[in-house]
Amino acid sequence: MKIEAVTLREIRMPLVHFFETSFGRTTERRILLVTVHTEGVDGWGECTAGEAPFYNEESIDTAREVILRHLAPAILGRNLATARDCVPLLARVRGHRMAKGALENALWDAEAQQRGLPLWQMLSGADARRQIECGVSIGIQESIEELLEKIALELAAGYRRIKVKVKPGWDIDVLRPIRAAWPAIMLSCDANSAYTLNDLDHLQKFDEFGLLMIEQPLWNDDLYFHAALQRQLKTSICLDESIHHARDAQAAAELGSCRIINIKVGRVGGFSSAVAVHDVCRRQGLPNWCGGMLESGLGRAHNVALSTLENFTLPGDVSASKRYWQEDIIDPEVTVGCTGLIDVPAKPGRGYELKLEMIEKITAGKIAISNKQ
Ligand code: OSB
Ligand code: MG
Repeated sequence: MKIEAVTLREIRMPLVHFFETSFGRTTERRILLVTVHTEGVDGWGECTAGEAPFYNEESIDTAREVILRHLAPAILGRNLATARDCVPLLARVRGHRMAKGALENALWDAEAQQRGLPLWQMLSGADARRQIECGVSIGIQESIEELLEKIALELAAGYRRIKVKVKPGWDIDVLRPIRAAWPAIMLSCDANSAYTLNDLDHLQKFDEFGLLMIEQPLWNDDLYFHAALQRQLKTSICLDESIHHARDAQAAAELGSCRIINIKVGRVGGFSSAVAVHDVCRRQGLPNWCGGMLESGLGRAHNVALSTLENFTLPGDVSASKRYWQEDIIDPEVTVGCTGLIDVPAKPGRGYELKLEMIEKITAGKIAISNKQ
């Protein structure tokens, strides 16, 4: 794959419903898409950085700058045998994993097309699952009544696991009525780092709700104190923000920081790293599930492919396009059947076509990067 040019573009997509976490509310997504142009094939990747650096240190603006100045120049003009070969070329840049992931995943997307193989098959091999189990992540609402209504709708649609966002003041008083209404559903919560160890007594009260897990209760950069917390909770901790690469997963396993790990391909820096994190977790007996970052159909299609890996044994946050968008940028859109499953597409490449005309219409800005000499 000779890398001839890279295009960066920002698209704007209003969410069907606002999404609120302990760090804030999102109503419209600004999404950075990366296209790598290589020998007649265009590979596409989505950067999962948010509009502001609240989930992690990156934002769409830092990612655009780092790809433009440092990452794209490191691969332009190169002839890569496989998508994976970009990893050492990008390694000089520290951090900025969502920026790297967008570029690397565009290369995987291109390679899958060139080889005429489904992307999921390139990632998963023979053990790939062909249906993905889906859960939903439901943000903080204006009232508990609205939240209960939303949960009822998602359960009726077939989703297999309900995750609700929590923060101090929106936690046990929210979990209690949910459990009362649905005593047996697979239920979890996500704090996005909203608590500290001073909240230990309070967090122990979560144990009475029989949660599948509590996601990222403490600091986004911590493994050590999560281990101290895990020892004092019955509920399993799932780490999200704290896991950046395979070494973090190994350290979390050895320390006992969590019993479950959520993998987000952007957070860990792209497909190569996501597979490496997955492999560590499988060896360590830590189940995985695929996280979401309010992706457009492109990132969603890539998440479907990643979710086919063997150790993704829990329902993830990869849900239907229509939960987020009036119209998605892929054809077909990602749909979830009434038993809460996504059928993995059999087609080569990412398995979902991009609606290029629509993408052009919602593009707010575009930069083409190529090697001048
Ligand atoms: O912590 O999983 C998270 C969205 C933005 C930032 C962080 C998170 C989330 C979600 C959304 O939970 C999951 C989805 O895409 O539906
Ligand atoms: Mg999370």
